[in-house]
Amino acid sequence: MKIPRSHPRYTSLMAREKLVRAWKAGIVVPEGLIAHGRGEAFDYVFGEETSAPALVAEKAAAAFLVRAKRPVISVNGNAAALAAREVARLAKVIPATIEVNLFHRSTARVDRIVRLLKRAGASDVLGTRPDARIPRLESERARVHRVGIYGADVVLVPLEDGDRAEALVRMGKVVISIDLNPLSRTTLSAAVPIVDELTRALPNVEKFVREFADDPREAARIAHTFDKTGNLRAVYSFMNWRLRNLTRRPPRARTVTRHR
Ligand code: PTJ
Repeated sequence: MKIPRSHPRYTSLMAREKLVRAWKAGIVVPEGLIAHGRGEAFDYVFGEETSAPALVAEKAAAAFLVRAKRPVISVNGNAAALAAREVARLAKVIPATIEVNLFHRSTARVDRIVRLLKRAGASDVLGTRPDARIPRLESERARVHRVGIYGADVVLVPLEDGDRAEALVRMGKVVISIDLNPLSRTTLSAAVPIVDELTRALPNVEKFVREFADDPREAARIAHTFDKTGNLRAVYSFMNWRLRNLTRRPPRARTVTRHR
């Protein structure tokens, strides 16, 4: 379907269109479309903008990623459909390994996602030949590469399911999540939970990674001082403030007058 650029919800409709196309192409699973809807609902509450606490978490994420010895970016169907190019760019600047890791795993879908990421500029993508298992995790997500997620010290997990995030934390890894749900088990278990939309969060993290390239001492300071509990509290206060403001001044529908 062609979405007119003038539509007030253009960005949101385009994201949905991308996901539906990716579902038809066998990149995204139907469950991924449901997960996106849940994310969109939270994003409405956040005003579809990066909040100040999310930006703080994005800076902390960049600090952990540049200081990591073996950083890995884990990619699933939704992340590949929405942000293949952003993932490839971030992996290049860190530099980090990319590994495709799916909840609803099939070899054909892993292959398709690897190809998509390579077309988007990623040079080396793991995922096709997992040779290790994440301990105490029953799902297909447990299947990982020894030189990838299994051996990583810092793992970035966009749109994760809570089980694996917790299992990675149990393995002693620094888990950085990107999840619009501020109450999910992923958000609660990650060392650096980024409560922001994926396509906004990744370029922000990339920008901070570039800044830290000239200032490793600042990266160390940020990594040492990041306060996860304080940051999540700030996220909840921001939501509270947004909702209170909405009760005082209910929003009006945004209209595009020139098309009336
Ligand atoms: O491709 P697969 O097989 O690995 O499956 C991917 C999904 C997303 C289906 C799988 O990981 C899953 O079931 O995830 P959950 O448990 O539904 O969690 C996804 C989380 O991502 C939810 O908390 C959503 O709020 C959040 N989310 C959805 N879209 C976005 C998002 N967060 C940030 N940016 C988004 N665009």
